[in-house]
Amino acid sequence: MNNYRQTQLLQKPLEKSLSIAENHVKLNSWMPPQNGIVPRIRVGRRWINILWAIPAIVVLLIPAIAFAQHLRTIPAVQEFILRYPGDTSSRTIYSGFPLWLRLQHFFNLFFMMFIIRAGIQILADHPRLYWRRDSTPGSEWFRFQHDVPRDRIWTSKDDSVSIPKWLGIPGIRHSVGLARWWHFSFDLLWVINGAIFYVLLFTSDQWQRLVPTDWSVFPNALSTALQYLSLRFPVDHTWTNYNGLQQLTYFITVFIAAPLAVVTGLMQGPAISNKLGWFAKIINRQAARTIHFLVLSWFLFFIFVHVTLVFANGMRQNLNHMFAGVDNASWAGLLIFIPVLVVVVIAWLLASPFTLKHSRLVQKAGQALVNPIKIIAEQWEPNTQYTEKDISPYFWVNGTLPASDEFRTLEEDNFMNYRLSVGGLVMNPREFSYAELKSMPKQEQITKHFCIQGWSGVAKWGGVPMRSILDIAKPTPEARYVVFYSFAEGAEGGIYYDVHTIQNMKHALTLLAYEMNGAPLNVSHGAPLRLRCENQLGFKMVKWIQAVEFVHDFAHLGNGQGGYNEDHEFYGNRMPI
Ligand SMILES: Nc1nc2c(c(=O)[nH]1)N[C@H]1C(S)=C(S)[C@@H](COP(=O)(O)O)O[C@H]1N2
Ligand SMILES: [Mo]
Repeated sequence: MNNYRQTQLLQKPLEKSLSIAENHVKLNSWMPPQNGIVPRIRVGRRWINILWAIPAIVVLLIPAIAFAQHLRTIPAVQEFILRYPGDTSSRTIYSGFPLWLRLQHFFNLFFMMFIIRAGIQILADHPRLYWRRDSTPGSEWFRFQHDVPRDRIWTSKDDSVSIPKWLGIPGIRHSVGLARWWHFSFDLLWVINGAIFYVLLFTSDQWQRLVPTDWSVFPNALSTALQYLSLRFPVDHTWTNYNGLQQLTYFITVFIAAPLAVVTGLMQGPAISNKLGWFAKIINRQAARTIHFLVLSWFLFFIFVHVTLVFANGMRQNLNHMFAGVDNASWAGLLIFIPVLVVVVIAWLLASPFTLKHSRLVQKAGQALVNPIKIIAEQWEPNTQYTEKDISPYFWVNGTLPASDEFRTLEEDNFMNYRLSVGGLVMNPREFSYAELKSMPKQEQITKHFCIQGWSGVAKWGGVPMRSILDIAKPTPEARYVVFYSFAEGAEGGIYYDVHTIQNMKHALTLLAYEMNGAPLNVSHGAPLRLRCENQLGFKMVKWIQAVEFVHDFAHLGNGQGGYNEDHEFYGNRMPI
């Protein structure tokens, strides 16, 4: 087929204006550290420091213990405890703690360590949590960052905070790109481990530990709680069955919290959320993010209580169960537990330095693991549309404004002389003037923006569908990708760009927008032209577009990762989740 010509229309060799990033985090050109504050919860208009919980728990626990001890002197309560000692002993487990269970317990602990740490790191990129669909400053219920300053431009990147390297992975500020690879890769492994666990649970007698089979679990749980609180612990029969309280908390953890974590995690991604229609309007991204966090809080609470009781309630016996698979008081469990603990601690300590040093490797490994799922999600046509009254009162701004003289001149003339150049592997390379773009059939859409950092906002966008541009420019059969070049530079210099598949440009809601909320797009949101691509995260939507180029491959652009933030911040190139 040779009835097309390959053209190099772009007058300026834009690919030469791209910069090459390091393959590791270069701390002196990265965002400077910035501390947040101790987490706070909003009650009405007041922010309460969560550290108050510590004295509050101590002050409440002492009378609670005294009260529980008093209750146990009452004959009726004693009778109740005799009748419901705690055990759910109608179901006896004969297989103890088999090897598969012990291995899965270890993998679970190992994977969750990375998942939790990387999750906290992701949260630190937008250290605020909301229930409502938009992310209006002041409407959050939880935060570990100050008020949003009103006297200057405060981008969402400005809002990110540093956390300690032993806590987050990799700890440095605005490292959501790298943290996501840890979070998602280990999520995948954790889900596989969990699925195998479910299967083995129900094909053995082990499910009877976790699943209550009659109502007596509730009085038994109450009785156990009372016994623990009075500090006279119930008799332990963990080897053969769990007590009511154990059964309920394990059940909640395994069958409610874990699936909820997966679902609310997935629902934060634009392609999935936008696929779910009305359901995603009820459990909007911010609500999903909040619930995801509450599930984390449950896990942390569970881990704390679980570990405390394992050690306080017969350490050797319990370690023998879970690490040696025997029910006695030998040292076998501890002898296995100690090297396991050493492995966990070493992995814990290495995760952050390794990520900072081998960032490109972390990105590529994560991409290899997670991309298959992303590529599926990318095929879905985004279909959640909103109405005028859903438009967010506040829409965060992100990125670095264009600073060139060329752009300033265009801006001074209200972009009258702006021309969008469309070239590369197309049959009809050409430029579109600003007036011409506006005279083309206009599409309007009210959609939700999902920034990788965690905030979202609904806005109405007006502009030219990318399909119209494709129809006019006619990509050649060789063209596979579209590169969007910005007038603006990225955070570390070199112009901002991003690469999309042509397939993704054919979605009905892929738009070159020149209007926002019924008014001409302003410069902070990307004037004269910015991309809307509703099944992708925000950073894929280049603002201040100066040129569109069709290519066969993007390996030669920048670091070859398919975009500025892909090159410099180790983001993924396919980002519908
Ligand atoms: N040229 C350019 N485009 C960009 C960015 C940028 O830094 N430079 N930031 C991206 C990111 S991370 C997001 S979330 C959106 C933000 O769009 P908004 O400022 O209109 O909210 O723009 C995207 N487009
Ligand atoms: Mo973003």
